[in-house]
Amino acid sequence: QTYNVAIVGATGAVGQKIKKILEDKEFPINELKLLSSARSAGKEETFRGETIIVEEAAAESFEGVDIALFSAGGSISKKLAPEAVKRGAVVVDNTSAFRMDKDVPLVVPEVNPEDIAEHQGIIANPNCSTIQMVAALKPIKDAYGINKIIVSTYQAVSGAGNAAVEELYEQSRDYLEGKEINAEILPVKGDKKHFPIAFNALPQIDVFEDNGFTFEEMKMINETKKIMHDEALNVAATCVRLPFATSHAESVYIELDREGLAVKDIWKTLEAADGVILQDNPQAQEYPTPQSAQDKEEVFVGRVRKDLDNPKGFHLWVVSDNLLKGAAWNTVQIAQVLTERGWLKK
Ligand code: 11C
Repeated sequence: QTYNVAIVGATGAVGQKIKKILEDKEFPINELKLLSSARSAGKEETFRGETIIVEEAAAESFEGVDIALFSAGGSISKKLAPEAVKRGAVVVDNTSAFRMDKDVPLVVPEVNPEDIAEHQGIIANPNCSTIQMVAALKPIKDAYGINKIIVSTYQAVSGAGNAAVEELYEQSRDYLEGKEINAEILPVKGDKKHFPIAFNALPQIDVFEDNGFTFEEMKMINETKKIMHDEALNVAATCVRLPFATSHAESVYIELDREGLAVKDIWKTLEAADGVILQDNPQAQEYPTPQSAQDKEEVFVGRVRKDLDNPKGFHLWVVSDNLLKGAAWNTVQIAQVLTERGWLKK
């Protein structure tokens, strides 16, 4: 069986990756529609050796579409995802528009694939920094129980879009040439102030909430509880933007439900985990970095240490490509589960 698939936001960084993965993985596609804003409509793209003209996304674009993969920003998803569903498509949405809705499963296929079966037409792809953390922690939680997570992130600039990556490169050049640095995008495009990201670290990703946490931090907190089906889980996050283009890294502290476990128990669990690769050998200086994880599908874990004071505490270093497992690959994986398990019907 083959399916009619649409990519909304097809010319964006994630949309382009989705198209490539659909091709590389030989996703069973009958017809692929590439949809975008009016600005990018008319562009020519290639898929499986054929030229496809990008069309402006509109409600009618979804007639006859079985699966619509949205990655064009929250406001487009809010406007067009319900239109796609009305026309019989199942939507996998890569924005925060519907993630916390009760009727919308929030899914990392290695963690909670069975939630997909409950969909009412829309399935949400979690935030990139959440995806890689829960992929690494769920097997540990299943094996030993986790009651507390404290995470600090080291996030790539591409999470804020291609224009932010350009800003990083331009600022870096200007800085090295001794010129004045121009900051217009980061930390948050629409916020009041902007700061240089080149040779800097910005402890603000997305806007501040009234509780002092940023929206990115609240996404990590709320989405983790939803995906893990554990509202009692304690989660705290500090999200920081660093000056590199790709892959998010995370320093994660966890408190297990029980004592008496050793690093090798965590290693064993991670070695057996789907989609996770353990790279942990301090003697040989082996650990993942944003560069080593770039262009890879998996979530990489290293620097596993037992806490020196809390007998239930462990520390981990978790790295993954934010545009692949954090976005495009997780989205396609959800589509694969939908088709392979026969869960497309609502
Ligand atoms: C960032 N995590 O790095 C964000 C990007 O909710 O899907 C992903 C935003 C989202 O800025």
